[in-house]
Amino acid sequence: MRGLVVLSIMAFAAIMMILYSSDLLYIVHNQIISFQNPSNIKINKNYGTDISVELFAKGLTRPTSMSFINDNTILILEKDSGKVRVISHGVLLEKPAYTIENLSTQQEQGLLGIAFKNKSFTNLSLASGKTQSIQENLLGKHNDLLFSQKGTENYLKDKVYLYFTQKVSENKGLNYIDSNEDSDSSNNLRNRVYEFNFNNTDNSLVPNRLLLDLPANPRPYHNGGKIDIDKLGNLYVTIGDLTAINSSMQNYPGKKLDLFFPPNNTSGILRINPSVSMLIPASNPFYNQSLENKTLGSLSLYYAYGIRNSFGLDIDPVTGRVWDTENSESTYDELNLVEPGFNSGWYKIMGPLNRNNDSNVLDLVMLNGSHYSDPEFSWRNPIGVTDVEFYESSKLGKEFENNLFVGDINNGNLYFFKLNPDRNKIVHLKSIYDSKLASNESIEDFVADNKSELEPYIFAQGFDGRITDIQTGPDGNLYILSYFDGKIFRLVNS
Ligand SMILES: [Ca+2]
Ligand SMILES: [Ca+2]
Ligand SMILES: [Ca+2]
Repeated sequence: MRGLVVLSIMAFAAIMMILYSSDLLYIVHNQIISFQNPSNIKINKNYGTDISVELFAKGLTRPTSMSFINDNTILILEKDSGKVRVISHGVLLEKPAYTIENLSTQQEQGLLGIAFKNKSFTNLSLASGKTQSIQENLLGKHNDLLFSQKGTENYLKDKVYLYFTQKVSENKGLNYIDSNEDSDSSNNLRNRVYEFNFNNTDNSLVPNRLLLDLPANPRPYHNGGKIDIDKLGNLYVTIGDLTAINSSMQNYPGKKLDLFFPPNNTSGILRINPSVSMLIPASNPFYNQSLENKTLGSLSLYYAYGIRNSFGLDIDPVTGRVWDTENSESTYDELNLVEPGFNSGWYKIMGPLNRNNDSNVLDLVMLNGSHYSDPEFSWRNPIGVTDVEFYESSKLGKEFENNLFVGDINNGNLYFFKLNPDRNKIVHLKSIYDSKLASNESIEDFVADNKSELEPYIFAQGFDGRITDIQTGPDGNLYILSYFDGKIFRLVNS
C-alpha cells in the first residue's frame, strides 16, 4: 500500500514537473518526505482504519495558530519570535510575512491568534430544514453593516487579523506597532487585535489599523488569544481573566452587577465587526445596556463572559453558532456551546453545575440578556484543552463532516465529538463510548471522570509536541499544529 502511494505520488510529481517548472523539484521532494508516517501517532481503531497521519511541515518554533490564506499558502504564528511564517506550495519560507516588534512573550503571552475570512459568504453550506434558524443566527439582526454583504466580502478578502501581547509606549499612540526603539515603559503591556492586508505578490502582511487594545496585566497567564471570523465578518476574540478576579465579568463579587467592579475587557469572548462603522455590532447581546449606562461602556464588546481562559474557538459552519474550550484551575476543563449572552460561570462555577456543590446560578452576575449553561462536555482532570475545530470536509469520512475535533497541550491527544441533528449537543455514541467501561463508569453525563471514560473520545494520540491549532485544509484534510516540536501534521484518508 505504502509503495503504491509513493508510486502514485511520483507519477503525480512527474506530471507536475511537466506542468510547472524551476523550483518545483524541491516542492515534490518535500511532499515525498512528508509521507513518512510519524510512528508515535496512533489513530483510535474505533474511528475506522482508513485514516493515516503524515508529517506535513517542520522547522517552526513554538507555533500557536495557523490559517490557510489560499489553496497554496498557510500563515503560521510563532509565539516568541513574533514571526508570521509562510508555507507556500508546501515549503516553509525563510522570510516571514511580518514580525511583530516589542512583543511580550512571558508565559502565555506572545503572538497568539490569527483570523482570515477564507470562505465565500454566498457559499453557505445549509443543511436541509435548517435554513430558517441559520438566517436568524447569521442575518437576523445585522442591519448595521457598513457595507452590503458583497461589500463586506470585498473588504475582508485580503484582510488578516492578529492577536498578540505588546509592550506599549504610551506617548506613541494606539496605532504604534512596529518601531524598534526600546521602550522604557515595558510594564505597560497590552493585548492587541490588529488588522493587516495580505499582499499576495510577495507573501507579506502590511499593517493597517489597531482594532482592539485590551489589558494584559497583572500576570502573564490566562491571556486567551484565539480569534475567528464568521460568515458575516464578525470577529470573535477570546481573552481570559489574566489571573485577576476583580470584575463583574468574572462574576465578582457575585449575585448582581456591582458598578464598583465594571466590565474591563477580560474573561470573555468579545465581538467586533471590521465592516461596521463603529466596529461594535449593534446586535451584540449587551449593546443597549452600554448605551443606557456609560460606565458599562466595554460591556458592548461582550458576546460571552465568565470565562477563566480559552485556547480554542470555532464557528459552526452550518448554524453560525460559536463553540469554545475553557481551561480549569484544578478540575473540569470544558467544551461549550456559546450562544449570545453566555455566562460560563467562572469564578463561581467550573464544569457542570451539579459538580459544584457550593455554588449555584444565583451566585452569578446575570446581566439582562445573559444565560448560564453547562458545558456540553467536561474533562474532570484538566487536559490543558486547546483548539476546537469544525471539520468542514467529508474527505476523512462522511461521519466526521461538520463535527468537532479538539486538541490538548498536556497529553498530545486529539479528541472527536459528534453533534446531534439540532447541532446543540454532543451525541452519545454508545457503540464506541460504552465498549470499555466498568459498570460504575458512565459518560452519558458527558463528563470524562477518569482515564477509561476519556479513552473512547480520543481520536488520535502521540502528538509529542502537543497540539495548539487544528484546521481543515483547502484540500479537505485535517491539519494539526504541534507546539514543542514546531511541526504540522496532516490526517489523510489512506
Ligand atoms: Ca463553564
Ligand atoms: Ca462520567
Ligand atoms: Ca482552528
